[in-house]
Amino acid sequence: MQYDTVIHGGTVVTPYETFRADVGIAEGRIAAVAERLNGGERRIDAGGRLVLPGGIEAHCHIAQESSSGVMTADDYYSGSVSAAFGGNSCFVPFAAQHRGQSIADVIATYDGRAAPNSVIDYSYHLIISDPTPAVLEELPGVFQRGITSFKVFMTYDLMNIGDGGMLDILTVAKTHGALTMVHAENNEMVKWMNRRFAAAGLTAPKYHALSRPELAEEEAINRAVSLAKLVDAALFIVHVSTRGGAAIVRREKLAGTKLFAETCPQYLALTRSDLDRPGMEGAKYICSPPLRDQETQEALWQHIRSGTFESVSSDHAPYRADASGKFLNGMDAPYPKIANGMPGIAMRLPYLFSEGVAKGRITLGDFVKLSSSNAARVFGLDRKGSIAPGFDADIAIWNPEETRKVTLDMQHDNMDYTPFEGNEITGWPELVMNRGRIVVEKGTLKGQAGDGRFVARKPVDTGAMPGHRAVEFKIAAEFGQEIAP
Ligand code: DUC
Ligand code: ZN
Ligand code: ZN
Repeated sequence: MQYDTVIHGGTVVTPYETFRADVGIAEGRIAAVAERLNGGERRIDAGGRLVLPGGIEAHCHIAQESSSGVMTADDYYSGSVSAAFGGNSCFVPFAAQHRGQSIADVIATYDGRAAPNSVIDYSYHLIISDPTPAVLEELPGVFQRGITSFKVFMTYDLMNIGDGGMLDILTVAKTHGALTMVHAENNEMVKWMNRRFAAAGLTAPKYHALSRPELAEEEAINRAVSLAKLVDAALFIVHVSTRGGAAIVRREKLAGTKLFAETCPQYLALTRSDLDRPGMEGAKYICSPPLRDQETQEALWQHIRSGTFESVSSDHAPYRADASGKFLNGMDAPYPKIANGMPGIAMRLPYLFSEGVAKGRITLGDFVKLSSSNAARVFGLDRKGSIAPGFDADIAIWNPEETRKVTLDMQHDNMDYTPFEGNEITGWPELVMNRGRIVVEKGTLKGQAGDGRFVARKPVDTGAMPGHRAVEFKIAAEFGQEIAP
């Protein structure tokens, strides 16, 4: 067998095994994993290193306008470069519909943004903010194209589609095997809190965290799960930030509900006290759902360890701390008018490795699942997320011993700050490969704009999850009326 590349002498990690092996790569695919492989036009020495599936970043905002018109600082070039420096070989940003737009226009717009620019493979999750009958009719075509996940919001007036809108989308998604993702926060609770804070003149960034209560997330997760169960559709709860929210996910998984979830490094690394900084500095830490507290961090780590979450995603939402981003509405804008989100696509995996693996909270196998394999399975990237013959040669070689202090220039993004500045991190990716091409090697970018390809994804894999049958549909069927979706 002729290999283009052989990675030799490293320790290969899959979700279930850690073993010494060489990896042979031919035509962008993994051709062999064996104790010793000779040959290879290029041989990469991975002695003392870990050979992992490349990270799959399944939650990030790239070249995306928010509903209030703020453009992210990262486009598909800088976003993909930053992702690659952080150990990722594939990412799935959002293609966001704003009200009045057709889905065909949205996808065409994002194709124009991504195809010429991405240095790594990509797909999109479609955000739907306007589920009109015409839009619902477009969804099967999007699904056919390999965009098999749709995200909806339960908060933000310009995005919230209401419970009925959610049921419509869940039903279309169920029919086609698509996965509905949801931002779960109770809109009315948040707006009510905002009015109370505004009336009291409390508009500094630190009040943002208080204005979006834990109960707002918990209530919305419960409701989202109930809506999905009514029509027995698969659901993915994004950015779970609370103990109560994680406990609901846990409970429902035990019951067999077709449910998936993620949390994010910022909810493990930071707390609401990070918003309490002089002047407007706290605006850098405004994200939704907001940062919580140390007890929450500990609970989220327990849920990560015990399998409540499929993935830990960055929710990279890069808005610069200037008039192009956070402060589009003025340098002293009240917190509800400051863009929500923080950067972190390059830090997701080093942070998870350092705080998770290096500190003994999770195993290497857990790391592989949380960083890559589970996202591949849930989001239908069937040739990615493992190191085995036939899979894409999407590989990250990590040095588990290297310790570095985080700086902004290590992020390789378009941002003017990183919330992880100064963190001491042990374990860094040294080489990232996408379909056999080296994208990043020893701190140098080797990939080029446009190298990444759109990946058509498969339907969601709900595996052996039994799901839920609403008894009312069954009874209606007994009356001779088939109304189940
Ligand atoms: N939700 C996200 O997923 N990211 C940024 C802001 C938000 O509300
Ligand atoms: Zn969200
Ligand atoms: Zn997000």
